[in-house]
Amino acid sequence: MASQATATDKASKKARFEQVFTDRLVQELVEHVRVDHEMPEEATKWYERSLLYNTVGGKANRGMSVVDTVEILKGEKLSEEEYFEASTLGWCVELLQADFLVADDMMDYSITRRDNPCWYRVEGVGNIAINDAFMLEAAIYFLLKKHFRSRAYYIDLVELFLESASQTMSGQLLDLLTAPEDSVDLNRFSMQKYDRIVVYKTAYYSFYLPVALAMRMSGITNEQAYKVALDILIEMGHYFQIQDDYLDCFGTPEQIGKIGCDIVDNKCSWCVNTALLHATPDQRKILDENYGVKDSAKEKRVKELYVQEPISLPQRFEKFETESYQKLSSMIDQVDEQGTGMKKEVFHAFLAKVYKRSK
Ligand code: DMA
Ligand code: MG
Ligand code: MG
Ligand code: MG
Repeated sequence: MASQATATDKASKKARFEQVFTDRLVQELVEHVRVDHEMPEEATKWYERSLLYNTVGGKANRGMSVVDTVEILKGEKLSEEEYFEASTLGWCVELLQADFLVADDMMDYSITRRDNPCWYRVEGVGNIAINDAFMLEAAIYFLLKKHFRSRAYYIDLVELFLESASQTMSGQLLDLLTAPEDSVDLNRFSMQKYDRIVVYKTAYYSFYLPVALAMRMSGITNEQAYKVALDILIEMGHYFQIQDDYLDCFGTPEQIGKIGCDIVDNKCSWCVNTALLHATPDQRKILDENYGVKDSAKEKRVKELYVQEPISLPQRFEKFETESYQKLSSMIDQVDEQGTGMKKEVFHAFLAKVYKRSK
């Protein structure tokens, strides 16, 4: 019964968070383009549909972490107004995520996302999705201005978004350049390259950004506290992207809401890098012959190899998860809260959301 209650709590928490977007922020954004940009109904309808299709329907972990962090830092329940403001920042993170996912799915030739066709694959959308991605990003700065313009920390929020977005773009560039479509050369991959790709493409915007926004909103000004948060959250983001890579290969589409394509896309993923470190010469040959081609029989062959000894990805992944959890927990335990306004609980709560996730 206890776990049932928790599931209901979680669902209603998410429903409350979603309502902020669907009942208020979407209207504000649509009104903005209708009035300030003189957009006709055809365009406002399109924009509204893109906002709802691409921003709602995911786990919303990143966005809700802003709210959770503000609440943990305050130490008590938020007022209605505080809740709205924290959620608005949370939705700005979700808009950034939506922007990157729309583009990422085009660049990765993905088929589904959150159990639905990727936006660019929706009837009548196609390359308009490129502009829709830009509009999702622009929405962030409209909402920040509308709701935070008068705050002393407004510029800190704007800079956090600009910098995280820019770091993510660099990460995405590396991700794409390391995975050329026309030339497969596994010698180009390495764990060192991998680590840099994932820190830039995922960790900054998914982990540091939500917490740093909440810290700014909570009035934390101690720069050392941001440095400590950055170290822990980058490590957590690294762990999170390894989970994403593992699930791309070993999760089912029903579970993860998307069809994995890292093997056929020639991606420099944790799976292939780990396999390269442990493959026998015979296995390496099979990898060279089957990796990175748009051929499902070859993809299957790679997946078979991944579970064979001594590659044994499932066992290695399980070990990695346990070790990551221990490492992160001990980093968190070492945080000195004294005089900074920061609380360890912020990190423990974020880690609990992602540890052993299956989607
Ligand atoms: C995700 O990389 C990074 C960004 C910035 C979207 P990915 O292509 O592995 O993500 P997904 O598996 O969700 O397509
Ligand atoms: Mg992708
Ligand atoms: Mg990608
Ligand atoms: Mg992925």
